[in-house]
Amino acid sequence: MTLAKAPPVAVSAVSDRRRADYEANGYLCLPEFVGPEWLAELRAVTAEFIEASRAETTSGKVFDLEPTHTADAPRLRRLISPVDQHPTYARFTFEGPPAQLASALLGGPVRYHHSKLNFKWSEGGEEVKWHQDIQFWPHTDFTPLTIGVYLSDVDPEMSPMGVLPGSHLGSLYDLYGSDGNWAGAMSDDDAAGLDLDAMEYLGGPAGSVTVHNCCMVHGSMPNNSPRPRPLLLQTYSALGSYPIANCGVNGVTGPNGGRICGGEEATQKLTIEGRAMHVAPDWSRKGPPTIFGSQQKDG
Ligand SMILES: O=C(O)CCC(=O)C(=O)O
Repeated sequence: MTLAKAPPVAVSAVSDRRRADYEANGYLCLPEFVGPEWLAELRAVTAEFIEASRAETTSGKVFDLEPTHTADAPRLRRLISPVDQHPTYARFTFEGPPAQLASALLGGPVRYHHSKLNFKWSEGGEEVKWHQDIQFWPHTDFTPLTIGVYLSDVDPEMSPMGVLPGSHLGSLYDLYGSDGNWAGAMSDDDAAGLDLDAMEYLGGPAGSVTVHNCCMVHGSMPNNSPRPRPLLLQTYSALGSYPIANCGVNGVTGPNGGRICGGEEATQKLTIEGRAMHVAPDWSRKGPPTIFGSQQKDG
């Protein structure tokens, strides 16, 4: 997918006070941050995908469908990796308001990791149990953050995403079940210890944006309202933060995983245990040279 050169970072996308709020609390909710033109484009493309889902009977590489999904009454859980499905999503995520916001919060160009569109369909769209993200895709630091954009107005009845302020600085929970298998959610015992009264539920008019840090405890209830709750999510990290291979979904985030937004090529500087190094370029797309080729300058 060819995109124009990344626009420069608009640090003004967020005020100093908001940046400080994000760092202290681990989340932000920005009402109507995405304007009507982008929203109209995103909704039109999303409507096309919902229409296309009618031809599908089971979940696959594009759609995660609820078991009761039918051609007559689509019920989507998720559009998988929207940036790889349509150029509108790609332009939005790599150049649009979320990329600008991520760059402003992280202080420079950012590294895209993955994207998804959670539908939380009407009349029972499924719950997302309390969890943190970083265990799903560990990185070399804790800068990764996820920016969500509500494509519809979301009121409290529609199960907006809930976050526990400040929890990004606390425990990293075990997301395995008591049977030893990956559960992707906190255990009932750990969840019982959460201060549910302190949860903040982040709703708002269409175009409102949520930001949560990768260590934030978050989730959402089933959507029993008559209205779906589409939330387009995209994850970025600081430029010097790298996904750790062979853990979780790292390595299966699609051909755009690792793309730099808001600037030029990565400088590939990495710090581990306080020791900085200038690491080799990312050869995941064009294949690596051998040490002989590099040293003899084969090109
Ligand atoms: O859709 C939501 O409410 C939460 C999304 C989420 O946490 C996830 O998909 O990992």
